[in-house]
Amino acid sequence: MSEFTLHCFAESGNAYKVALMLELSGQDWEAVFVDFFNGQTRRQDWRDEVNEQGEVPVLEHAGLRLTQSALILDYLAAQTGHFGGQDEEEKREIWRWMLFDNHKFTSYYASLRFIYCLKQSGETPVTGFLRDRAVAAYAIVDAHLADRTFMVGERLTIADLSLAGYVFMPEDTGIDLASFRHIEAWKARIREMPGWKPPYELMPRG
Ligand SMILES: N[C@@H](CCC(=O)N[C@@H](CS)C(=O)NCC(=O)O)C(=O)O
Repeated sequence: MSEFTLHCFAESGNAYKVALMLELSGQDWEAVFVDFFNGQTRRQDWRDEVNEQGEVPVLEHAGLRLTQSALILDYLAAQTGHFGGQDEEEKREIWRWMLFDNHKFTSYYASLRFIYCLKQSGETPVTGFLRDRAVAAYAIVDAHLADRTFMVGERLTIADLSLAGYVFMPEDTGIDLASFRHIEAWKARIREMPGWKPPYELMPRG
């Protein structure tokens, strides 16, 4: 049995944040496939036994069961000694970006991708709203990266891994991603990290 167990599925960018952290920091980990598209996270037994919040990722380690990708990344940075902040100021800055990611950068983009790409809704007022909000969040991160290699401290941290949850997903959300050239350059730097893999290679697919 591996040291870390991650409940996940390949289409989940929130789970990818944790899978990438485990992979890039060289941990001994295994994936447990969660059949999200057939309703597993909505079943009461799964919520009772795995996560009352009805979400992946869920990480099991040393008798603990952790949820919420930002909290898991923070835990893993402390456990592994990789990709954390080097002082209190960096730690605060990392949390500032992880919260922005959870509230804006990941959430609007992931919702758009889910409705528009995976559920194939076509264009609706909701997809228009989500796309505008995602583009606004991308513009903020792009501006921050204009004169930096990574989000905090000029090296890869869990702030980058959090923001990277959906940026390597292959689906076309109708956003001109190439126009965010600082994000594109940052993605290339992440791709060059030893051990990097895209989401659909790192996690199981149903
Ligand atoms: N803030 C959470 C978001 C997790 C999340 O939304 N996970 C999705 C899959 S990517 C999920 O399980 N959604 C189930 C649902 O909303 O019913 C995190 O960062 O872990």
